[in-house]
Amino acid sequence: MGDYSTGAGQVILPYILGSTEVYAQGTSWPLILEHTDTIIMWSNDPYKNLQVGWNSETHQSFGYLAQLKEKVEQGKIRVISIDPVVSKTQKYLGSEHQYINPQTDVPFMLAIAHEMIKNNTLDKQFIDGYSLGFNEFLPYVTGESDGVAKTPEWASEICGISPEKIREIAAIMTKGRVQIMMGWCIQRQQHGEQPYWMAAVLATMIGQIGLPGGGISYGHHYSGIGVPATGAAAPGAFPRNLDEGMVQLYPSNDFKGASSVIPVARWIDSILEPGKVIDANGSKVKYPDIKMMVFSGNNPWNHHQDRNRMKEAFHKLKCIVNIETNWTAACRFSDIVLPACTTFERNDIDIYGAYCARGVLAMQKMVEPLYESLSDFEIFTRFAYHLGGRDAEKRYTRGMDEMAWLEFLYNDCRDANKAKFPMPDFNTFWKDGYVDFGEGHNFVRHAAFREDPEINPLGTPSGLIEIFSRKIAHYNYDDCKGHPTWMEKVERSHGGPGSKQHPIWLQSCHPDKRLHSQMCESQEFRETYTVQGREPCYINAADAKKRGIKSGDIIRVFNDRGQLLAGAVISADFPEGVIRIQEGAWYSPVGKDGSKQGGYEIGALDSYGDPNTLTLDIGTSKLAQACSAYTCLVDYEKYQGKVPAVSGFDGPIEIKL
Ligand SMILES: Nc1nc2c(c(=O)[nH]1)N[C@H]1C(S)=C(S)[C@@H](COP(=O)(O)OP(=O)(O)OC[C@H]3O[C@@H](n4cnc5c(=O)[nH]c(N)nc54)[C@H](O)[C@@H]3O)O[C@H]1N2
Ligand SMILES: Nc1nc2c(c(=O)[nH]1)N[C@H]1C(S)=C(S)[C@@H](COP(=O)(O)OP(=O)(O)OC[C@H]3O[C@@H](n4cnc5c(=O)[nH]c(N)nc54)[C@H](O)[C@@H]3O)O[C@H]1N2
Ligand SMILES: [Mo]
Repeated sequence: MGDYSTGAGQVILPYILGSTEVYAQGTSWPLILEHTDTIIMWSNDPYKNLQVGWNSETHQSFGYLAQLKEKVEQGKIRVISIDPVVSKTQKYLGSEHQYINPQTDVPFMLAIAHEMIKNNTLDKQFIDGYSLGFNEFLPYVTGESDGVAKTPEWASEICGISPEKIREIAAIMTKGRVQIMMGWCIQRQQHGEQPYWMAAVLATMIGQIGLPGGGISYGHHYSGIGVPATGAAAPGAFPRNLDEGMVQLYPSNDFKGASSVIPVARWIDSILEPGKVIDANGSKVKYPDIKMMVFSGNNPWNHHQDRNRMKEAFHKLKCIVNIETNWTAACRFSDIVLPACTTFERNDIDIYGAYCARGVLAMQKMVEPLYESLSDFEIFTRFAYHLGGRDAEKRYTRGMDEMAWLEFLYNDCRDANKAKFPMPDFNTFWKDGYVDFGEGHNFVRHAAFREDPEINPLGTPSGLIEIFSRKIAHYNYDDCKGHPTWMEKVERSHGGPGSKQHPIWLQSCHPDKRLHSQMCESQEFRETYTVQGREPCYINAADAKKRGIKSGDIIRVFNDRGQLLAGAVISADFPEGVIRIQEGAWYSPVGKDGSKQGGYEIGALDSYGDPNTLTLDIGTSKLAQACSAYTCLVDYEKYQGKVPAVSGFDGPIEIKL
């Protein structure tokens, strides 16, 4: 259950705001451009991350960002980015940057709350009318409950922002119309639930939730959220329900006495410790004994943390199957690789403009599947046949081929849109190539709730914003309490735990020039950003000087979990103690002798620069048990050894029998 993107956010926010929020439509950009005085981009880089989306993009967001840039230049909207790193968005907008020590947003937020309470700049009426539990939270901020007042002076020591600056930002956030825009990176760390909860509390104290251009959003950097939407229905996917007569083998979350559903980022734990019982979101999960895995349309040797721990787990698996379009690292760690064809080699339909539902696209096959590749549909159809003969195959396909399915899904969508968006018959659509639903309409997030919280309650237990959650408090977790709390991390730079041994925070944020590991395969494209053929590692000048490193050097980045080679790029965007290697760099381990075969050993050196060689594989907390990739300390040095060739990109090794 869950995902790596918003694993902590999507579990905590339903308790606080009544929906996952991360995947919800946000207030429309035209309204933000009209009404907002200050935008706080918190851990957020939309100009980089809106390049790709869940579906085919319209990229209308970039038009709105261009208008925002104009408003910033004219001094009409102030944009403040709170981030350890100067982002691409901030450079594009020419907006302000507030540096913060990594993983310390909660102390900063608590100090802002402290200021608002002290100066009485909080919206008491909104807090009383729309939220629950402020009085349980208040003694924590003042220090009455734990003896620590969350003052700017207290927070400053942890987050690295001066008390004066904290006061200044608290004042800015309580003047005029303020839209807080949270990115997702900040919740991919230990206790990643907390900054999301605390940001919702700040927005509640400011009192603008539900107003055009005010309040908080958790998705304006993703899939065109905020582009006015048409409201048209999109074509569905394969129905997930079982056909009549099919037997559900393991009903009610029971897989041979263990859980049949586990938090997604905990699958390596499950392989390593079958039978172990963990807490997750108020219930218990018992890890199943996983013996075989089938991967399709994802790259586990990209997305999961701690490669050496993964090797341990993979040694235990009896059979690994990978269905892929590219010869990725995951293929090298599989027993059987089934070549899938690309979207260019099959027919499909998609919407364009994910959240704005702008139209439907016919994705026509351009060439027949190359070599021995097959479409995923064909591969799974054959699985069904091999598992249960023609009968099982027919139950899987329901007697429909690729085109019959597309027509079925299209007609479903056409029926749903009959009243408001008339669509042509399937054959006309397929010939024309698309159906356009036209321009969308403006929307204000949480407006209905603001208008009448009794008629339009939130989906929380109380129907109100929960500053204190009785439900979470009852779980009695030590790492996720009844209200937002600052908790120290197991690894934290800038004076935190582990920083004496490994003083540098590694951030592995989403790549500017890839979608995760996709497109890393292209040598021609890779050469536009690599350094001596390695993935770039962005570093600070003073840190580099201390280590005798200059741009273009090959460096070894390491901690107790692993080691990799990368190419140094000194950049003024990175403060001392912070480096970035973007996720999605293809894992390319080599042995001590530089050989590819030696790369299967635990502890092998990664010759290209996959940051998940170094990241930590723990759950965010007992609540979400999500990915904590950004709780990660490392050190680095100039690489002095013999530089091995990059091992990850040249396909399988052929063994002659
Ligand atoms: N350190 C660190 N780790 C992270 C993150 C991070 O920020 N830092 N981010 C996390 C997040 S948010 C995400 S979403 C994940 C992403 O992790 P993944 O989703 O695993 O990443 P992709 O590289 O997009 O993997 C998709 C794979 O599908 C293959 N593919 C493409 N088309 C087809 C097709 O038609 N059929 C089949 N069968 N295969 C196809 C591609 O070749 C590719 O290998 O990574 C997570 N991991
Ligand atoms: N080009 C491109 N776009 C993408 C993707 C891609 O792979 N490539 N992936 C898509 C997917 S699947 C997802 S999930 C989203 C990811 O969306 P996000 O997770 O929001 O994106 P990131 O770029 O990883 O991180 C955003 C910012 O968070 C900052 N940050 C990191 N840690 C902290 C912290 O402790 N405090 C603060 N204040 N800031 C911090 C980083 O410096 C970075 O500028 O992007 C989507 N868009
Ligand atoms: Mo993601």
